[in-house]
Amino acid sequence: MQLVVKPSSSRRSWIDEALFCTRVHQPGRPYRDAGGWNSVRRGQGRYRDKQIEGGGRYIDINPKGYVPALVFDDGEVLTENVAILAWVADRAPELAPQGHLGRYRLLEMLSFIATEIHKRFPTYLMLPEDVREPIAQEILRWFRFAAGRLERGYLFGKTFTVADPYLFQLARGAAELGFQLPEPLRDYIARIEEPPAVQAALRREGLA
Ligand SMILES: N[C@@H](CCC(=O)N[C@@H](CS)C(=O)NCC(=O)O)C(=O)O
Repeated sequence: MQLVVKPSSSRRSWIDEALFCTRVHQPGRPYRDAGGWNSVRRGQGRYRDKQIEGGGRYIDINPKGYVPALVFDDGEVLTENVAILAWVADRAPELAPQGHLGRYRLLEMLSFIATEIHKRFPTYLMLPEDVREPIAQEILRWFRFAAGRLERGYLFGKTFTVADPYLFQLARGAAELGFQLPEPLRDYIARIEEPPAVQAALRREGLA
């Protein structure tokens, strides 16, 4: 089975992979727009109703209706941030924590980000503003926990792993929504978004 791609080891490319919250991606091919998170955020529909650039409905690619989705040349589709980022890390071991528990530490961190932080946002955004505070406090609690891990630079110390762009992207979005993030997390966002390649990726996603 010929699955994929020649993975590039450059940080730019992996940051791109991890910013595909608005994209359907086929490894080795240009991104296809799934309608754009910004348009969804502006209330212009859900991904499940969107058409994909070049034709076809997003719902036919991912019946769950949300992004991301990774489409392989043989037609297989991989969904869920945890699974996709673990797939990326398996192909770029320099972007995964080391040690005999490294792979499981990564899954532990990705699951934490996905369930404790990421999935609280749809509920937060769905609620009327005057009743959002308790869930905002829960989100902040877990951002503070993540911030406590950044003493040496990244979630896994000095090593930048695929978990970092996932947290970066959520923390950056939270700051835009007005969340008062702890200082280490604000510094982390500034540091990760500084390189021109990350700026370019953010611009492509309509996020800068
Ligand atoms: N369980 C999924 C959730 C992904 C998710 O919530 N994606 C959001 C964007 S960040 C989405 O597609 N929202 C738009 C929609 O529901 O139409 C995962 O972890 O990958």
